[in-house]
Amino acid sequence: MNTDGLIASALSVRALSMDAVQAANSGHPGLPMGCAEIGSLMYGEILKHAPHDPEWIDRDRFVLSAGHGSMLLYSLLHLSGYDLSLDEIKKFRQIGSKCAGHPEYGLTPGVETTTGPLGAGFSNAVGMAIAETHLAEIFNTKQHTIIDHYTYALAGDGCLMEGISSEAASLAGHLGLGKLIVLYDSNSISIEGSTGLAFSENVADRFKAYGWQVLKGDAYDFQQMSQLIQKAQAETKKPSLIILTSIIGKGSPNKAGTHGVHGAPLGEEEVLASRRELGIPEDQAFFVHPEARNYFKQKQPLWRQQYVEWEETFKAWSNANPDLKTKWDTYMQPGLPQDMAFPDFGPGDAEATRKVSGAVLQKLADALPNLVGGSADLAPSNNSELKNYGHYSREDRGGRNYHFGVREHAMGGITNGISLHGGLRPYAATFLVFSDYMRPAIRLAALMKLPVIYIFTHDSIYIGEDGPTHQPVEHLSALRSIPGLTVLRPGDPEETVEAWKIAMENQTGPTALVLTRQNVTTYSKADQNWNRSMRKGAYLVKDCKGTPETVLLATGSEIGMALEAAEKSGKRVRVISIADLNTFLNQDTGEREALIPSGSRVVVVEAGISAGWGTLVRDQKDLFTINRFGESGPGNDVAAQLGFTVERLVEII
Ligand SMILES: Cc1ncc(C[n+]2csc(CCOP(=O)(O)OP(=O)(O)O)c2C)c(N)n1
Ligand SMILES: [Mg+2]
Repeated sequence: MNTDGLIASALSVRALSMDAVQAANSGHPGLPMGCAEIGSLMYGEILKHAPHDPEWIDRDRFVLSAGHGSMLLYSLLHLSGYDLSLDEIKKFRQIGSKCAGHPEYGLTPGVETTTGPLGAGFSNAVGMAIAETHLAEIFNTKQHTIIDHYTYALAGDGCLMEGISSEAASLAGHLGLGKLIVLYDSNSISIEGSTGLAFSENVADRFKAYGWQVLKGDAYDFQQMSQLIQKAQAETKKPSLIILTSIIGKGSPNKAGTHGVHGAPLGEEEVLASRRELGIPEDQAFFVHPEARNYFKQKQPLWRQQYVEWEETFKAWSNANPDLKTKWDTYMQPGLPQDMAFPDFGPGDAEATRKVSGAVLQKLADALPNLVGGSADLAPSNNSELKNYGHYSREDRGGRNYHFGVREHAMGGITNGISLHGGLRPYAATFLVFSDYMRPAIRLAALMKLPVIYIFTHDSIYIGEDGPTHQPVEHLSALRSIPGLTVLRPGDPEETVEAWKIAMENQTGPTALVLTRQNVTTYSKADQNWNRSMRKGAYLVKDCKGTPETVLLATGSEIGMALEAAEKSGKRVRVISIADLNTFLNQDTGEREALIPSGSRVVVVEAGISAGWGTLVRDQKDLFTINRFGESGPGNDVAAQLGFTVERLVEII
């Protein structure tokens, strides 16, 4: 180990971080300065990585869960030779810079995931580690190892206070993810002051109880840290938590060790004092020590060599195992096979859309071996199990079904991690009402444009007896308000098949499938090309003679209701299925007016709150929706109690 090189690297990290934060007059110098040695050791000595190819599938993953310490990551990506120039660092936190306030996936080469919401990265790392074991199980052979990497995360006090890390750590321990190694920046400081204000449990004991190996060390002792990491690597049956005692803002003579250095620039005076303390030339902003440059320059050929060796192994493996290689290609190439057969339904067929979804999922699983996923302990209700494909566990890494346990938030974060890892197409399932418990992870999936699929069943008051705690009313609207999340609520079995196709085709963001508990009946569709039209968000289910007096816009199970009311009303009524409201709202006026003639009255029918629909009706009274919590009782009785009935809709028409 070249300790001088590492010391120079750590000094450069401190210099770059304090200067970038000072220049932006915004940011968090505390973590990067406190973790400069940890980061330098990781990027210089520990990580198997290829700065010239940040997407190399077999690289070690490094997740900065404590995303506010973004300058640590940017400094090290820059120093170790990723495509991140000093100029970008000088524009830290400015519009257009690759150095965003918090690390953003897709924006900066080498950033593995978007972090900032504390604990999220921790859960992503668990997902990445799961993906690694699964792909290793599928593709490695006795002769060739092509997937074999570690997942590291750096977490702070805040990450470990957040519930999501407890959920994710509990599952990681249970699953025995030996190649997951979390470094804990234990500086006993968070924003409001000492962590003692709100955080006093024994973290080591907690993680031991989760089934982790727990190690302790000093964040400034390279030899010791390196040995601890080796010990963590040697433990193949348990994930490891390495608790490293550190000093926030180390290097700042007057602010180190205080909460004042967590998230505010040091100030010009203190920057100067820190330069003096650290031995950085006083007049040199964004200083990089020549020894650090030299150190990382010397690393490049070694990293190249490692990468080339992997490429050679991969080539040899491909030649030796042509069938596996073909399989590999299907894992790495997104998309649906052309000739896939889907379940078939016709008018009159009645089934719950969750059940149809289960049948479609099964077909997809047969055709796409990299489709993996699971539920937060509701698989039998969500119809989300892949039959015949095993259950992922410490004994069976090849299983494609995950038992996430009752841990929705972690499930969301872990599926994001699986998706981020690459090679797998993950889904996650729970009741629609509990989408709230995973909302932060859904939001991050949307922000990162990850093609994760959510199966949300039990989608309205019609679930009945479980009562208002289990009856979603605001959730459709809440999900539709997340930019980039496609929300599909199919109304019958045929639409459900199509919704799954749309979800699978969507490679540029997450999709939520919102499904019924109760049966719905397949209706005939006026639009011959309804499945193509559905991709524009809406289509004509039933037309009337002449100009419609009323156009009913319905979704999901309410399409059946709208058809019945239209029939009973004896009026000229058109029924439109709005399978995807946001996509429909984004169509141009012509497209929309083809379905909703400008003179017609519009009535919206949805068993949920009215938010999001307002612009489509002329009179707010025409929002036939449910703007209150439900009741405990059989589904149809609840609907009757709330006045959400066909009869009432007929009156409105
Ligand atoms: C979910 C979430 N809640 C709150 C915040 C705001 N926040 C950012 S950093 C931080 C304190 C974190 O403390 P710690 O992890 O110990 O970081 P350190 O101060 O040691 O750098 C808080 C509350 C956040 N980023 N994410
Ligand atoms: Mg802290």
